[in-house]
Amino acid sequence: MLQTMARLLTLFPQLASGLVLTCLLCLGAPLSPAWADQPILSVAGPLDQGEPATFSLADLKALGMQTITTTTPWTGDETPTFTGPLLRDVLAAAKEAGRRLTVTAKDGYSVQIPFMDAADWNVILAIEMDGAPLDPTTYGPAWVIYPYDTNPILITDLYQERSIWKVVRIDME
Ligand SMILES: Nc1nc2c(c(=O)[nH]1)N[C@H]1C(S)=C(S)[C@@H](COP(=O)(O)O)O[C@H]1N2
Ligand SMILES: [Mo]
Repeated sequence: MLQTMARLLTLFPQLASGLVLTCLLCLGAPLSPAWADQPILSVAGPLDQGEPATFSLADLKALGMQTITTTTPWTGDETPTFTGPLLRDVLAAAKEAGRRLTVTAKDGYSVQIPFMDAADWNVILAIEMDGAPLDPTTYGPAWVIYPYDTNPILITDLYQERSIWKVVRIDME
């Protein structure tokens, strides 16, 4: 068996490099992305005296990864598993307080979210979907995810608008 494999690989060097590449890709996916230790999120608010707290993916992970497995209006027939810290734990770690959050995305979209959402709904700031870091070219680095399947109210426009992806900043007031 091994001999046959070895012979195949000498005959087809492309196969060998293909295999190596596939292995690297498989290994790479669940591991942290290159930007794991870069600051990706700032949290500003009334208590920070002009120095917003910043978080890397590693910092966010360290807050305790929670899981929401749910359908969403954006993921078709799939039922992805989202993981990330609870939004309220991120705000607590930033040592901020306030009744209203303004969440801003890298694409310029921004939305207001009442703090009560974070308190009431176990909203997470997802940084992974199905075990892979959220891709910054689509929904990454972070995506506000509600447990949509637990209550039909969560798929109304109000909560869809609050489901902001590409999150880079939170302002609390
Ligand atoms: N970063 C970012 N998040 C976003 C948006 C956006 O444009 N950018 N659109 C919001 C709005 S208005 C809604 S209704 C939902 C769904 O957007 P869609 O209807 O374009 O899928 O995502 C929200 N999250
Ligand atoms: Mo919307």
